[in-house]
Amino acid sequence: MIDELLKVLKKSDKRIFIQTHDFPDPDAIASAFGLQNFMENFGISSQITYCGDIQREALKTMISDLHINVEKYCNNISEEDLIVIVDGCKGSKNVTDLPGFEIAVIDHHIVSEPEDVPYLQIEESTGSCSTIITTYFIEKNLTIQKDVASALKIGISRDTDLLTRKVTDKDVNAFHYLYSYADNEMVSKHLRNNIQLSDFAFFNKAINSLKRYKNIAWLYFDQGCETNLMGILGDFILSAKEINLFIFFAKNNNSISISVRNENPQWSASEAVRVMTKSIGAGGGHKEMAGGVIFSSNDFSPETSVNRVLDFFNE
Ligand SMILES: [Mn+2]
Repeated sequence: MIDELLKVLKKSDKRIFIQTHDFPDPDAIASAFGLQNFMENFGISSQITYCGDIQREALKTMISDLHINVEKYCNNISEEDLIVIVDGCKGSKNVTDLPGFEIAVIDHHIVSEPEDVPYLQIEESTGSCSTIITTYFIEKNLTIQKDVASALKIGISRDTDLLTRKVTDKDVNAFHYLYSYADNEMVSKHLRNNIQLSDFAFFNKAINSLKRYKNIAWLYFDQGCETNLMGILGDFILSAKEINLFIFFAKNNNSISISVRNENPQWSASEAVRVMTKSIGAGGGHKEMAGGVIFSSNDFSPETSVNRVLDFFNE
């Protein structure tokens, strides 16, 4: 796929944008940065863009420490421009449809393949999108700039929860390749400092209000919670040995954000999200982690949603 894409992009005189999923996470930013740099090796320049916000302080620090040039979308893309989507897919709820033409999608989520995108590389089994991008460098035997390698190594580490979640040979190979090019000390510093003191109140609240039935736990924050922090709290709750599935709801604006973490191989986080959002919302993700939204918070009851999941998994 990538060779044909490079060929087409090289011939084109259109502007190229690399778009991440909305409210990007480290893997999304690292993938975009990696792809941008990979394409530069072939004389193709591009601009990284995203919708939503960069929510986490840790990600802002990563972006500035590694000199990553990202621009929040602000009407600067026209129908004439080309868009490559990374770590997300055209048609997904968390990827805003921008005016340009989506020429390619590089992703590792469970998605339905869009029929109108000419170049697709969707690897549902791969642990991170950064892995797919790193593999491009490996296949071409290219050296990787220190900042780029460091970013990709952070991307793999975050999405695979330090090589403990959804990790494949391909992820480990990519991680190993990056090790020789990255600033490993800096990467470790970033990985160790993922939260900030202002998060502690949310941890406190999560611990104190956790609900549980057998090895399934859930929480509802009716005062809201940033979606990226929901994922971090989810990983924390799931690290309790008694809990295999964690469902997190937060009322954000007038809708309900959902984040699910799962470590039971018989279950699927993305299925759980599908069951809870069917005809009232949207969402998706992986077997191990998924996210979604219920469009209206009116009449929302966490117990009703959790019961749907319990029924679905025959619990
Ligand atoms: Mn990812």
